[in-house]
Amino acid sequence: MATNLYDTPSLQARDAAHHWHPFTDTKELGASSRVIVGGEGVWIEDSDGNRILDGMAGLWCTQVGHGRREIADAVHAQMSRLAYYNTFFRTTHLPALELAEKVAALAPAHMNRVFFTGSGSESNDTIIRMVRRYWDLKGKPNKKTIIARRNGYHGSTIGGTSLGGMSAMHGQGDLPIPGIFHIAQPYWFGEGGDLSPEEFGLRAARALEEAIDAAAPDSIAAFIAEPVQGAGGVIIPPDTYWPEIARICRERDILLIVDEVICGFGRLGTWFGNQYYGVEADIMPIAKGLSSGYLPIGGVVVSDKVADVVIGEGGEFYHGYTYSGHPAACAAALANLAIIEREGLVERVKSDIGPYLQARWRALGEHPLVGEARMAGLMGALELVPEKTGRAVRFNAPLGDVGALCRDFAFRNGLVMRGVRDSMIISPPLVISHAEADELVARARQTLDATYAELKRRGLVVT
Ligand code: PXG
Repeated sequence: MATNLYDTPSLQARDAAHHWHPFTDTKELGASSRVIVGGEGVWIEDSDGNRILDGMAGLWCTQVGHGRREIADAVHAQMSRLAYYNTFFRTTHLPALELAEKVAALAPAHMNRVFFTGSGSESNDTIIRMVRRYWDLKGKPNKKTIIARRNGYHGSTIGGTSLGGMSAMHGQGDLPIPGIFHIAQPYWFGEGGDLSPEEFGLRAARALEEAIDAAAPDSIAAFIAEPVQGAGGVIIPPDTYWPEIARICRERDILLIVDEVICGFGRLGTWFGNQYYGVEADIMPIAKGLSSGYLPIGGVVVSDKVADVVIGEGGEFYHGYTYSGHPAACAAALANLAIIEREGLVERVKSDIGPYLQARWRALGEHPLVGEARMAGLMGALELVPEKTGRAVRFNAPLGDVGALCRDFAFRNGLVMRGVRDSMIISPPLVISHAEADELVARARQTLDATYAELKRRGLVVT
């Protein structure tokens, strides 16, 4: 990779002067940002020449890895021909129509419509409007409330934050908006008590049924959830959870929205996460892996059941974004999907690299600091605990301090591994090789050792 051509302190100072970072205490960050200057495969490179294994695929999105020339070339070719035109006012263009066709072909058979957006958040805001419109057209205008889950993540716009169940986010700006409320998440390690995972999965799903039955009759429009919660800490529901959720939505006649922004496009070894759990969604927001993050694009994939009403009977839907179906972003997505198909990445996660990394990741569960090591597809978490006696033991320190300490050690060890509360999570590019997976696990283990030594020094672990 490149030699060190950068004056890092100067770049950091310039960044600190004007850049307001997302999800960051920007004042506390000051002039200490790590400056990323390049990416190749599963590796990123910073301005000091360090190569870091990108265990998070950017932000859960670079399925095909960094630096794929083919995508850059496709974008260049599209921009040279038509860099921008809209898809409003009875017009379309080749990349938008081709991508809609492609996504519909990849989606489950009953889903054949795609509404394009610029991000996952815009997709979820779109869904709120679509769901309300659907029930109005069905002659049930009272059916407007959407049930979501605590500690779910659906974006950062007003609608996305409201659907999400992050209390810290709700606390900034009087959210959620009316018409959205949250039920328990299927987080067995943290909240399962004495129940078996299977019993707890059923209990968590039945919270939905209880909430519907406790609400005013015919007032619940939809339920939204991620197949596996990502930002909430890679929370993999017990196997009993999703079939029960699907039954309840069917029986109570509410729409099932499965948020595929992270789980879509191969992350779980299936094209979409709902297929991993064998459930049928009515609506799926997508983003991230659709373009591997090379350009911003998202969408809402809609079932025939919903499209037949909202498109078929509703006339014009007064909704759209300047960048809905942006030609260059669609071209990036098409090139990305072509790579995923040609390299068989979805199948690879299911039967090759998925099982390979899962076995090695789960072995980290034997480390004295790890209470549980779990992984589905290529999404994994390590629950850090002060002692291995029970699941819900906490460190004698503010929640999240140990996770942040471990994350900092990971970075120093050349591994991007995220801290969520006091758990560590990974979600590497789907192209990661066996040797790189070994390297990831070796670095994670060194990181756990370093964290453990430091916690011992501080008297925060039982030895
Ligand atoms: N749904 C899900 C399931 C997501 O994970 C969004 C919607 C919103 O997508 P956009 O493109 O608007 O960001 C997301 C995004 C984190 C983190 O810290 C996760 C996301 C975004 C930012 C940070 O894990 N996921």
